[in-house]
Amino acid sequence: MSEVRILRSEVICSVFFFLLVTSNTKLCLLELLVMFHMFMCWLNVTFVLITTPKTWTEAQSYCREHHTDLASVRNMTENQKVMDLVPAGQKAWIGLFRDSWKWSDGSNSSFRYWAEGQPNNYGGNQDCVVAGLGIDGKWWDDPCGQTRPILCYSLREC
Ligand SMILES: [Ca+2]
Repeated sequence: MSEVRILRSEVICSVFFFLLVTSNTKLCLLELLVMFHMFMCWLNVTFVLITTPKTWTEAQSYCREHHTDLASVRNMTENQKVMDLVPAGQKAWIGLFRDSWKWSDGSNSSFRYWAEGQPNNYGGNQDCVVAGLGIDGKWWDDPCGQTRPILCYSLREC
């Protein structure tokens, strides 16, 4: 459901800018308003910190049930939102996991913010990713079975 919503918004956004840049024809006002609305929905990502520790898989289920999904951090602006969320020193699960590094919600962002020396797959089982919140927001690969606070995200219903 959430994946479909994100993909639909991304497609509409892309079409919108393609038409603006390449088309000689004028888009009608209604079309522009609809596309602008969809674009704003796509931009309006809210991150939510859940402080109850859970494993990565439990965290994914929780976020999908109560929000949209585990957090996808797609750029430095979103990373700043994540860093502002909680006091220094905590780490929380985000949506990135190792399968050639994918995001839980299927988004294809290649943005990465690894801490120095990470990912190191220490012990050979570090397949999920935590963000070090409130410090510099950098990321570590960690065992998925470890219990951590969670970062979910929610999209405004459009
Ligand atoms: Ca590591």
